[in-house]
Amino acid sequence: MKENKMNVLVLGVSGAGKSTLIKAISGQEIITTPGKSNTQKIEVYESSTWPIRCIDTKGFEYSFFEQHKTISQVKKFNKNDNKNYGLDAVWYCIEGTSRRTFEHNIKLMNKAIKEWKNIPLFVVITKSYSETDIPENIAAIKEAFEKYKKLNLKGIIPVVAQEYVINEETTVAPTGVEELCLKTLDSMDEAKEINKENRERMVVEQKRFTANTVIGGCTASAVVVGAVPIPFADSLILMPLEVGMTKLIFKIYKIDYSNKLIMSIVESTIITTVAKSIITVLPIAGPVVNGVVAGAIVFALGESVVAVSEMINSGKFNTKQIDEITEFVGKKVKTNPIIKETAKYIENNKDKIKDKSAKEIFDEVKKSINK
Ligand SMILES: Nc1nc2c(ncn2[C@@H]2O[C@H](COP(=O)(O)OP(=O)(O)O)[C@@H](O)[C@H]2O)c(=O)[nH]1
Ligand SMILES: [Mg+2]
Repeated sequence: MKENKMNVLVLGVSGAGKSTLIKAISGQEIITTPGKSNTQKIEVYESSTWPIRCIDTKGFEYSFFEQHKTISQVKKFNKNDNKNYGLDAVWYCIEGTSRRTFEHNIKLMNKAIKEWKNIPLFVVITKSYSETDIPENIAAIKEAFEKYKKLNLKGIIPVVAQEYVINEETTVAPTGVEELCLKTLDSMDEAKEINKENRERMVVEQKRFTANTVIGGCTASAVVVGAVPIPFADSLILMPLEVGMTKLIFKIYKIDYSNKLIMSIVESTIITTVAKSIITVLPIAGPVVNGVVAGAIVFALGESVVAVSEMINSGKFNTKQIDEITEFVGKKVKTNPIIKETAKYIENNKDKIKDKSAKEIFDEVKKSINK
């Protein structure tokens, strides 16, 4: 523990999903790339949401030599401080889609952490896209751990760090990061001092971060999908994207939604009302402008669904109140600053727009809001 943050060593073979997991943690920022050579084996990230510092390792499975280098860099990093702190936990990442290799991987990991006996160990089943596989994966990992009773196994946690598109209709929502972080905190005595409100704030921040990542992806797709040379205000091209995004956000918030609720929300904000009002004030039209407007609408919808999800979770709405929720979302979308800013930007930059892509313009609009 250093500056009240837990040091978590993230292990796993290359491709297991270590970096993706770390990037999915809210508030994470790289704090150091110790050393500068290209033999660098670790990267350290610190979260401003969670009292957690993640040490990302690379090149694990290649050879004993590589493993040794990685571990010695981790040790050096840990000593590189006058308070002599050590590791507080290990997250061992193992791919949920590769049960055959569990035993072998756990053997590797056991070797790697023998220097840190007793350390709380969490097995993260990454890429846990298939819910039906989860119980079998957990059982297989437990079985493989029978041989390693000395290890301080504290939990086996299935995670989807980033949404995963199965097909046009189905996308698996991110899940498990909050549970992993909360359980990691609970493995330390010092963390017991973190009160309930603080824990709740961390979970809220984490969910918002996860949802914002999803919104970012959907918005980028909307900018592309929307930039088509057809009469925008009459098209329904954005609808599948909006339905998909709304469902994903509800899943992130573990909200039990009905399709009726989703359709009602999406229909209320779609093109017909919001976009028509923007487009009629626009001095020019065309595919590029359509793309930017599409991005703005999807972004505003995403933020509104996040707001409503937080209200549902705190008991201010329930999912049966379809009319109330729909009205709330509709108002939120229309009053989202991005809507006004989009119209203003296009009005003020008529000449520039010709030479730019929808994405470039949309990024500039977003920047002007953040100012
Ligand atoms: N969609 C999705 N892809 C993932 C997830 N975790 C890992 N991946 C993908 O798996 C590959 C390897 O992941 P990475 O984090 O680079 O693994 P690392 O080598 O352990 O750091 C990348 O293409 C990731 O995008 C996840 O939760 N969802
Ligand atoms: Mg990596």
